[in-house]
Amino acid sequence: MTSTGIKARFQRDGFVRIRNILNFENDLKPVLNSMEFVMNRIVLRYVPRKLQSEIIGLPFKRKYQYLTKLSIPNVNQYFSIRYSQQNPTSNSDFLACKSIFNLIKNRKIHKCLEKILGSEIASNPVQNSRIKVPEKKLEFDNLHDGLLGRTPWHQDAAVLDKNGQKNTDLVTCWIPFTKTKIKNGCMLIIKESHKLGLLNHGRGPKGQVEIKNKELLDKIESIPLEADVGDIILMDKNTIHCSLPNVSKSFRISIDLRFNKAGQPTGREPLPSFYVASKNKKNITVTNYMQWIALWEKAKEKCVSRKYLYKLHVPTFKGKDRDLAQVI
Ligand SMILES: O=C(O)CCC(=O)C(=O)O
Ligand SMILES: [Fe+2]
Repeated sequence: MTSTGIKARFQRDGFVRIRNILNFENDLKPVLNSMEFVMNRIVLRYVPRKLQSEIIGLPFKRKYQYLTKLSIPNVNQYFSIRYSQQNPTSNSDFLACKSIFNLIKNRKIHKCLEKILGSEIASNPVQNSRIKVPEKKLEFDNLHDGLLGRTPWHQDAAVLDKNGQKNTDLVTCWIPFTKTKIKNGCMLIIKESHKLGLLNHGRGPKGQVEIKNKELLDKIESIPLEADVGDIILMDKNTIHCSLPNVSKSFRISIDLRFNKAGQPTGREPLPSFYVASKNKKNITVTNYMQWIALWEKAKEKCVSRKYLYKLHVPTFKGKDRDLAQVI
């Protein structure tokens, strides 16, 4: 796709899927290797010694499946790109690895983002890794947890603070690590919905942030965003999207990174943000992953004393003007 194509489509539709720009071996496999390294550490901690080497020898998916059956408390946190939201402690850990830092710093991704955000781009700390097991294997409680199960209809701006909701040009970069189809729970997106602006959201039964009266969206045409490994999907912060359930027999793995125009609020202060692209090379001060970790450690001090990583400001505007029912 030409560079003008990326910008024009993004502005017109609120999203753009860019085909085959990442290389599995160089750009993506290292992240899966890091996840597997973490899995092996979990095996050493939780699996009886006589079974450990057998489990460590399993292929990636079977190993993860084995671990999900062990009922390890908050096992998802080991694969999260940030500390836990509630009560982080000075020992809090996260998937802070070089491979994810390299993905955040990937020039091929920045080149696409530059068409949309311009030359001055910062990494935004709203980032998630999602390892979605087949829905049949999920406990009922996790069916609507967007990191493990279905992601409800929402706009990404809804998980920023008020300043970010208003003042940040945020672009989501969704990256599949497995081929993602309707069957294993690809995203659904409402074309041109970014033009509606931020809508009222509420909390689902498990606390998930979702568009108020989201059931109205099931009657509207949506686009299933199937994607191959190597593709990326860029989305506007106000684009309405969700994910389908994973009704396949296999995993669906993805990471969503975010970027914003440098200098703007992140919407999740004080979590780390740093330049990844700039015309002035002096702005690029975070060049290795240990500097990135240092930023997280610094942010952690503040989060530990206030006892949370970030608070959600679920958008609830006065009156009904910002209700989905009023705008569709
Ligand atoms: O991968 C998913 O299920 C949802 C992703 C999403 O909501 C996002 O990247 O903003
Ligand atoms: Fe989202």
